[in-house]
Amino acid sequence: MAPVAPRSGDAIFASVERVNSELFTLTYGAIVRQLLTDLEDVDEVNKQLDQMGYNIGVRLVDEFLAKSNVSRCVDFKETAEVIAKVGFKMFLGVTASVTNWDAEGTTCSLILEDNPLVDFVELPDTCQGLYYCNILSGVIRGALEMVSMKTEVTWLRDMLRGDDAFELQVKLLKQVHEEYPYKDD
Ligand code: MYR
Repeated sequence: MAPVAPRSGDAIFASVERVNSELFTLTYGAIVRQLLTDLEDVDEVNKQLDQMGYNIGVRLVDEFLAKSNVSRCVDFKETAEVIAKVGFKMFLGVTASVTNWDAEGTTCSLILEDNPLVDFVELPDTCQGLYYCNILSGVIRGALEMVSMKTEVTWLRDMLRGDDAFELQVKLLKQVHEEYPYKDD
């Protein structure tokens, strides 16, 4: 019998990560399925997923800031890059690209070509109006609200609806600039 070669620490870590990511994907699918059963209306499910994401986002931003060492961004363009390259990587394991900026620098698109949330997912015809990944738009909206940015986050493209990528439009509606309450002397 051929000896069994021990797996390196890296290989074990990679396989544990893959299992965790699959478990996460399947768990999210089970949540969406349960919401569809309970609410019986895709628009209501869309709203519920967005609200769940928002609730996660307002909490997750603390973890993000603590783990990433990201400091205040100079403008919304930098914030969008941070979400796409650092935030998505940290919580979803993939990065997004940032494009389609408007002239004011307040609206852009985050493009995801790889989205682990939709591995194994195929929507039946009865779910055509569903924004399956709506939790993500809520997470971004919630997280940004915690750093004083009110945003509107909308899906423009969705591979589960036959598009060639996932595209989330992020529109900055209002930014409250925090004043330092006293001067350093
Ligand atoms: C700043 O204060 O300007 C920096 C703000 C960075 C906010 C980043 C929010 C991270 C959101 C993570 C989204 C993950 C989606 C899966």
